[in-house]
Amino acid sequence: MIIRRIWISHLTYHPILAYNQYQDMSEPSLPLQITSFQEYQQVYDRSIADPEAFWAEQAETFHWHKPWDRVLDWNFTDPRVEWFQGGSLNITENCLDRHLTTRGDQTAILFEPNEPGDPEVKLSYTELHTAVCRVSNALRALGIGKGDRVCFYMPMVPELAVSVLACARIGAIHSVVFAGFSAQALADRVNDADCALIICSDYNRRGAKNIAVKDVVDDAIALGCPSVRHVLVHRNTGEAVKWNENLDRWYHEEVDGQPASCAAEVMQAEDVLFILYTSGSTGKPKGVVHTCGGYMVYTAFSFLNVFQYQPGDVYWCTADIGWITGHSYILYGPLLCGATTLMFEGVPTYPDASRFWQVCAKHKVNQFYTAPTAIRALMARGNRFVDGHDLSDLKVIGSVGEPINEEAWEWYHEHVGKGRVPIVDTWWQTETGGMMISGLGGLSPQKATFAGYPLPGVQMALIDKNSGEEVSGNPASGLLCVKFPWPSILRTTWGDHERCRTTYFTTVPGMYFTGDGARRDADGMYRIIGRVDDVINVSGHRLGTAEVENAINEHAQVVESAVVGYPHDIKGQGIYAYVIVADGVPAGDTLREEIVAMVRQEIGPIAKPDKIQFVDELPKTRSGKIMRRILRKVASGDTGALGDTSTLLNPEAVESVIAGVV
Ligand code: 6R9
Repeated sequence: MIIRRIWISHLTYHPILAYNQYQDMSEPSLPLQITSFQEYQQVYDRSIADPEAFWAEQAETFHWHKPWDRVLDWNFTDPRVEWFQGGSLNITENCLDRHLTTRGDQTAILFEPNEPGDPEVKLSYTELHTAVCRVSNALRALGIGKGDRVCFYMPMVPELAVSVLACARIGAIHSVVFAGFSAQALADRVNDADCALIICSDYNRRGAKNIAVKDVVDDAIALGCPSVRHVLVHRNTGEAVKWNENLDRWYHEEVDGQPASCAAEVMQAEDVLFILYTSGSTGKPKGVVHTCGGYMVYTAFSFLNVFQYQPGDVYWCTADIGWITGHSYILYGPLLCGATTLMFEGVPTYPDASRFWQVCAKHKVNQFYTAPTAIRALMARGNRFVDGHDLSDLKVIGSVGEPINEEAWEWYHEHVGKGRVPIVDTWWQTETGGMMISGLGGLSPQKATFAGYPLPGVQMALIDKNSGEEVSGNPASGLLCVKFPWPSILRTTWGDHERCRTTYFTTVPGMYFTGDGARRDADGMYRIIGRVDDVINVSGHRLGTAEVENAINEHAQVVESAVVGYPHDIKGQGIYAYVIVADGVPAGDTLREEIVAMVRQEIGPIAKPDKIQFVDELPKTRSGKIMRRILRKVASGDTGALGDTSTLLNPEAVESVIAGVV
């Protein structure tokens, strides 16, 4: 090996030599890839009997600067979870550098642009490495270093992937904000984490729309973001943007001309890798914190096993990098495993509802991963858009983000999988970092609407809501909890550890509570019922009802509001808002439009109510709590069985709410 290294360095410039001449450049090893259901059962048992040995074995397959002293140190009371304590690494060396000698020329990121006619972009592992190094150097030149927070507000373009990895390379903490959130929501997130830098694009193409991304960032800055030292603007469409001389810098001017190598920051396993904001049942969104070592090990292990990825396969996850699915299964998981990961700028219905299938056929996609809301939307457009496309390369198709209903599952199976391709229904969360319950593509038994069995190392439990006791045996149902840490569990919520404790670790003492309810069938397969808290899942996007109410209440004429989810054919859940307006204010469509505009301004279009019902009063308990249970039933059209309403402070409110249903 050493001889080859010296030989290469004399002949050509080789980027990996620049940072660490002791890097082992033999074929990178990968975590264990299970090959049968029987093996899964054996591995699962082993992983539970001795989790530390199991995860140490997986972790050893990565490149560490220093091995760990202790595999796991934890309690779910504080809570405190530390994996691979004392170990040091950089996740981007594992995503990039260690692949260079074996697959330097292989495509790492395959970019499919919004316009079908525009050229695709292929970045090989070598090119991606170089690009990441240049941006890393540019970030350092802008004064960004280890521990600084960098906020992203960008479309799905390669520069987003490259720059996120560049943060990880220099130890800066990335906080990607989905580029559909409003200026207010962006400012809230920037300020919560005191971000030093925002990286954005000028414009964002999405289908036929052209969204002025930089304008939103300007508006966020105008709202007050005192920690922001610079805004780095990527020229995407090239149209004119307003320019703030004090803050704004062009991405290409900062990045071009930077050296093509960059020493990676050596990170402790438990140093923060990123923050990702997600909605909860109360208050403002919280910044879920993931750390370097455990997240790396778990995303790679789960990617490899659930998708049964083989060298040379083309893998496509249609999520946006603004969500956890994009972090773990567009970027980190696939790149850690040396995969070719497809990144798509557009939307499923542009130019028409066959776009996904055209892209699958064009790039001979082998693994395809999308959300039920997309499946339902495409299903509604008709089979002619999917039938007839060559989907013969598909080996595994996946679903994530919300429960998949039977009809959508069957359609996916029949029309996309042609009855032949296994479906993996993957249950997990921003907080879990990686997939927790899922079939392993082609190995596990599958059953429509069931996510299946937990991944190795994942110890699920169902808890009886009333007794707080674990329900053992099958079938069973209850609150879905996890009993033991897995490597990519959230470590804290940014700046507020107490919130992490109360949200996840107090409902069921000693366990991580997911917020979901679930049941197990006689064979022990899990089916997720949905959220049991005040979180709604709209088109796979998590929103807190309180968050939407706060936005509605910002309207000057609104006195009070209550928001609930209701079943929606395409979105899974729609948003139903009950609104009380001030005396004498005409409640009609104009006010409805103003309320919708207010929500768009405060959160973004994903949170706008589908239905608004003006009411005189809201049914409340004697202690003044809104009876959401009743409002949910009314919004769902299920007014036959409202249960006992006699304990209400104002039972007559129920009648008037029912009478005014929209
Ligand atoms: C990865 C992701 C998490 C919530 C989760 C649950 C719902 C996700 C699911 C699913 C049923 C699945 N959810 N996957 N429900 N079946 N396969 O979506 O993370 O945005 O944090 O949402 O989504 O309710 O608690 P996140």
